Amino acid sequence: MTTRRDFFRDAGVLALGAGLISRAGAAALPEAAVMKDAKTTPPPLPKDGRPFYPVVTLNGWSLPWRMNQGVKEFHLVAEPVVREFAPGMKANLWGYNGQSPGPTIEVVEGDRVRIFVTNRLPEATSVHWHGQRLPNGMDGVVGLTQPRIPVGKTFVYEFEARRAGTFMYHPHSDEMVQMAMGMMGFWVTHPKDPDVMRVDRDYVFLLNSFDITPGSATPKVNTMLDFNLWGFNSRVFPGIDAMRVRLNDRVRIRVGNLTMTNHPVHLHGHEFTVTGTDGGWTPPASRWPEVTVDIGVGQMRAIEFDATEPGDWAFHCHKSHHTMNAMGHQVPTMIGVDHRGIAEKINKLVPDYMVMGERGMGDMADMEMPLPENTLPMMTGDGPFGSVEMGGMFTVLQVRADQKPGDYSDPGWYKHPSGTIAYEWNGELPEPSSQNEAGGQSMPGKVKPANAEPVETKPRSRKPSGHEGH
Ligand SMILES: [Cu+2]
Repeated sequence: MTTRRDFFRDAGVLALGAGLISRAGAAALPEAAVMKDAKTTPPPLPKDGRPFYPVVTLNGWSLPWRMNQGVKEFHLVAEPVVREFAPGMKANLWGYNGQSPGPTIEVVEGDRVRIFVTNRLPEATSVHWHGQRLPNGMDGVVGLTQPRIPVGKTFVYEFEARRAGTFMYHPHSDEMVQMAMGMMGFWVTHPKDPDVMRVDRDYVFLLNSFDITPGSATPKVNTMLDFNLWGFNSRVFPGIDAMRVRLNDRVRIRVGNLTMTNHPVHLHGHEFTVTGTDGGWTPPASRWPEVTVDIGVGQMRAIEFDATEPGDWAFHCHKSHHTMNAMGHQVPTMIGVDHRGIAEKINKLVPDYMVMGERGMGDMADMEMPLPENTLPMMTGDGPFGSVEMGGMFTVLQVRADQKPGDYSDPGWYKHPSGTIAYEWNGELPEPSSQNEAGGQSMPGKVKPANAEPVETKPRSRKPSGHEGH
């Protein structure tokens, strides 16, 4: 059994960040805490209610609650917010309690939960608690299970958190617009026994997509597929925090997808198994090793692994367009095009004109090109060996052996043991040799194993002899 003291010792969570400020609410309502920045803010251990090990919301935070006669009360405020996607770019979004996505709500299986939702948006809204078992009238579908929450009004949702697992919340009212503007959040219901499915580090975040024209700050809400900004918790690389773990930590990463397309999320250096979906923990017999998991629209996947390999490991969506920042849809492919001379001619007409990408686009990451206001470079991020040439849905899993228990502060870049970094070959390069003649059948008829006897077309009868098997 976990005592309260063990619990404090083991959890290694940091104190509430300085970014958290409280907004004095009406006397009868719990205060609606507001977060003013996009830092990763691990919550403190629960001060009341049932004990649990809090999750760490990547570039996010968890909503404080109050206990009121055995009921866990939260106060969400739906409102316009300004979200910083990365230093140098901010967007006008809609969210909850000062940020988008909204704060993570953490409760324990069996908790009675009451959520006050105040609507400070310019239009009506509601909240749907994606994946929860609850009374039908608490499901948040306007018109079907409840009236809309009018502008300026507060509604109350109340239900028991019946099933442990991972959930999301989002409006079910003018959904296309409100979700395109960033209204969504994470919900974790912890198991009643804190040691069930216990891990050392438990990260959560949502996937996001926005269409924000370079030079502007408000998403185009009618875009269905052609988004230009792809994020983890509405941050884009290099603005996304690293996920830091200690060597041999058991790590869980829960990723929810409320975008308009699937995202194959890929981890370097480790294999993982999918231990949970929005529907609950997966049965152990159903798990198999993966290094990439496709997360469909409206789905959550919890992956788990032992962080046994020290280093700075990339963790990203494997759709390569989703690891780029805004710019590129109308840029023509220029690979192999010799445009010497053309740029000079155009420059006479259009000062500062640049032709890009004749050798691929990697060079662009190093280029200091003029960008519109409030616009990030398409691919960027300074690593220890130069530009990382990434944007969007990309971050780093930092696995370190030398951090003290509970210390998840910035360890700096990984220091590679000598002789373990890819290096330049300085010797002779042999002439290329042709492996095959052109044409021919694509599959060989028969392949002779090395040292095999000649292949015969007819079966050969062979008498057993005393030499067999030697
Ligand atoms: Cu993606």
